[in-house]
Amino acid sequence: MKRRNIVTALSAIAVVVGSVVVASPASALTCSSGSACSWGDSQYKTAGGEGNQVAFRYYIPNYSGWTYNGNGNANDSASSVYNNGNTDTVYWYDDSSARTYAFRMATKNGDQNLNDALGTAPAGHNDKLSSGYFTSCLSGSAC
Ligand SMILES: [Ca+2]
Ligand SMILES: [Ca+2]
Repeated sequence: MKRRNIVTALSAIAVVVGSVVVASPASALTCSSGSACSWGDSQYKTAGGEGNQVAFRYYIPNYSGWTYNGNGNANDSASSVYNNGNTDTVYWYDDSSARTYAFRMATKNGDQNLNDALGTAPAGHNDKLSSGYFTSCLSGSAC
């Protein structure tokens, strides 16, 4: 192998390694594409499991009707959220039926700990969320 070919081969390897590094944070998420997810604990988990989540593709008007895969009621308990939707911003509310606006989150964004001021969501909404809507569902049409 000539020196030029070796350099090219190493460049290709570097590109592959680079893409794996970039992809790893998203691959840690169990929130399926097109959904918005919430968990009862920080770090996108509930009771130690990423799969213990509440997910919606349109909206949830009242989290009290949902559990984290059987690990606690989802109302007033979310401590991490992620919008894995493909087009719409998600709006979350501290009360049911889109009352008492909490914060919004663009697609492919999350906040791994609602109990601090870091991340995408503002502080003050840990263990308070009661409803969530993709933007297109707020108008009551095309959802
Ligand atoms: Ca919580
Ligand atoms: Ca609430």
